[in-house]
Amino acid sequence: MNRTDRPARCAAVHDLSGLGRCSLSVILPAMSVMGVQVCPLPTAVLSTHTGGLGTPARRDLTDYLTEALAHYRTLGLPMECVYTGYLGSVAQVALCQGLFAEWPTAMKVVDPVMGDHGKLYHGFTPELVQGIRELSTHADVITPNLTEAALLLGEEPNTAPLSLGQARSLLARLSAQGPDVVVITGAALTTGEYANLCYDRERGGYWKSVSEYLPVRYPGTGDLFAAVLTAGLMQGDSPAMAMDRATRYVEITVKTTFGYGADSREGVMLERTLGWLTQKELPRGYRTL
Ligand code: PXL
Repeated sequence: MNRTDRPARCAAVHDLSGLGRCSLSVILPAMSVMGVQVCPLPTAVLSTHTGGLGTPARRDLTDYLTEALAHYRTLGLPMECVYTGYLGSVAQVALCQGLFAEWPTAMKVVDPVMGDHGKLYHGFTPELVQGIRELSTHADVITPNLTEAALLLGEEPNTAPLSLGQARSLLARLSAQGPDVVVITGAALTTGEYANLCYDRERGGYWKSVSEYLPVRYPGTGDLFAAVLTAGLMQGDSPAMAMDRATRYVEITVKTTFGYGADSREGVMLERTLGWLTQKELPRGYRTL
């Protein structure tokens, strides 16, 4: 089938965690409901995420990924997007470069999953951080949080609220490393707002989507955000619209979960909110930054 007869296809290179609603467990339903075919390339299988549910059972799938890539090479099937997230080793970073080379016209989205709140996630070595930095320079779109943005720039993570000048400078410096679209998640601004930020180099636009701030953190919200953003871009959203769609969806889903008083370690209750993603109303809550 050619592109006009089938849904756009996205190779998603992330882990599969059994409990805790993160990575492929949330990416697959969110992108599917938005009309994108997701082809999962699991980097590892874990019983849970690594954020507070004890030590997960874990199998690394680097060997599997190598074989899967070789198989896809023989098939020669087109892919409209390659989207990478939680990577476990430098070898897996190299495999992602292999996927980028296999589908050179695909939109390359790198969610540089490395850490949050000023700290690296468990198991992220300096070599792996360097590998993810290098991978990000080849991306069309990156979606770091503030900690990851600092790591990509080789700077110390700064948790103080950002002035508009600082926010713009951060976005521009990240884009100067390669990506056309930079989206920074979860930034506190000196205006008192809590927002996601976007730089769209092609159109020269700086944007923000402001969110209600709730005093709770759930794992997997960054994955959900990047998945909705990616599917929006694949379906023709501008970067500002795609960011706003993802912001609104994560905000609704976090608030829903908060309202149930659910254990935050189990992630967000997207089962309650996935239907929102089928609505056709255009997101327009973004503002210039
Ligand atoms: O949501 C990011 C993420 C993805 N995958 C695994 C994780 C985390 C964050 O804790 O542990 C396995």
